[in-house]
Amino acid sequence: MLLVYLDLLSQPCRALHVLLTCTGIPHTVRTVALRKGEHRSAEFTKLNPMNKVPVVVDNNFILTESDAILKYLVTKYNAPEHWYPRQPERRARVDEYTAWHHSNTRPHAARVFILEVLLPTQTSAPVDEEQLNRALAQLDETLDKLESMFLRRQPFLCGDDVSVADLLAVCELMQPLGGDRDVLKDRPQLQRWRSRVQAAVGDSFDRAHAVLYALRDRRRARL
Ligand SMILES: N[C@@H](CCC(=O)N[C@@H](CS)C(=O)NCC(=O)O)C(=O)O
Repeated sequence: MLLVYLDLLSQPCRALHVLLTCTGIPHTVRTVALRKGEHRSAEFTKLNPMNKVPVVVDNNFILTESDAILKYLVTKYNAPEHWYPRQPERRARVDEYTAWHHSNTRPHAARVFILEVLLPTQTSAPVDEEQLNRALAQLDETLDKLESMFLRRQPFLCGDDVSVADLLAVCELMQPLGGDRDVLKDRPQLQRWRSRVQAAVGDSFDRAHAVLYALRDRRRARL
């Protein structure tokens, strides 16, 4: 039995959720509510001493880190090849993006959400505009690279078809939407890519993002 510990407000958890629903890999979700601190419980700490989601438990095999989890599940459950190709060069392209992702797309998009949504909610302090502008400028550099390097000659980040790299990236870039900010608003090339990813994964995209849309809608209702 595959148990999946996640919170859909978390970007890497959504990438995992999309993969699971899209491929139909049988699994059971165990929600770990970050806002309630459930990731710091003794029970969860035994699974992941780093107290982070997602985690999967596949029979007795415990695995953390979304990148490793996505690649493991595609391989173990024989999901369609395009998610994580077997051919060495095509696989290396996916690994190339995912290695880059964790020090670029992820921290830069997440920082915008943290400054605009998370910190003001936790502290009731206003948004620090100076820090936010710096974060947006850093994110802009990452978006430039996504366009000029990864999407230069191909429809998806790592080739002609959707892969786990696209899932990790798109879920990060959606996160600032929780603060009603579409970071791809002025980026037609990246918007087209996002639409291609959405079309490739169907309903699973909106299902994974429902919690984020609700956060955005609550914010709109307050303003
Ligand atoms: N590198 C990890 C990052 C996981 C991560 O940072 N998860 C966040 C949610 S997006 C978390 O669990 N945060 C709780 C905390 O750090 O207290 C992965 O890709 O799985």
